[in-house]
Amino acid sequence: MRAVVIIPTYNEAENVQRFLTQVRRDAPNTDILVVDDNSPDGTSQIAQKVATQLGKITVMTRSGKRGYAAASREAMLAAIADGYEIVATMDADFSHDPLVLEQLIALVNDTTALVIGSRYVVGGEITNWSRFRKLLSRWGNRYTAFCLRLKLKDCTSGFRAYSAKSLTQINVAELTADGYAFLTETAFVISRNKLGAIVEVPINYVDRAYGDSKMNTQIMRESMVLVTRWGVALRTGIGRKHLPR
Ligand SMILES: Nc1nc2c(ncn2[C@@H]2O[C@H](COP(=O)(O)OP(=O)(O)OP(=O)(O)O)[C@@H](O)[C@H]2O)c(=O)[nH]1
Ligand SMILES: [Mg+2]
Repeated sequence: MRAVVIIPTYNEAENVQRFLTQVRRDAPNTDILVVDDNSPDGTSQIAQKVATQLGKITVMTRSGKRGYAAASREAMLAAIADGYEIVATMDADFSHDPLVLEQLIALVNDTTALVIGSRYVVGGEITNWSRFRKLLSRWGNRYTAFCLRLKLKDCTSGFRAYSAKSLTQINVAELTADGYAFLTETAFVISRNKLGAIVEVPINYVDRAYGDSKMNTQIMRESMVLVTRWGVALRTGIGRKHLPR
């Protein structure tokens, strides 16, 4: 099946060349779609140079920083329009191991809509995160799964492979989250509409060594607010109009 991996980037100049080179080497059968929000540090230009050298890499440069979710949505729609059957996503900062990418892709099929590289299933690991960040992420994920009745351990991992069919069915263009809550939102809509199995595969998530994190309190707040709002709507019907399909 034709597969592409979407790599959202913002100010990843220190990582992007090495990262794309490694993905090309470790996942030779997967095309690459970089979606950059016109990073001031020149990430787009570096990615474009690597694309010319290596081939099978497309670089989408958007105007200005408009967020992880919007960048992912735009790239997903482009990938679907291009006829890819599997659409994977991963970060550009080496937190996600390129060697695992084609393992995730291989598990997508007619009945499996989404494969998640998971930090919290047996065998999953996190390397180099502070105790505080681990606790925050772990309990954030427990809260999310509880609110949304998801049987998932890691709803917020960005290392994933989707069937293009499921992305078409959930109508990505209409999803509303801005930050990493987008990841919860896609899993929630796939699960709620029973569009196929969601499978978690253990990964070792390694904290970035280069470049700055774009995680901030606003993104965390958005996640908490949306998950709580959706959970309340699921149980009581209050605010039902805010529920994604
Ligand atoms: N296009 C685009 N990409 C983004 C944006 N924000 C983050 N990214 C990319 O999305 C991926 C994940 O972002 P990170 O900053 O690594 O978020 P994180 O992994 O939660 O934070 P760290 O643990 O510090 O790495 C990286 O490849 C970023 O460059 C954005 O606004 N637009
Ligand atoms: Mg990261």
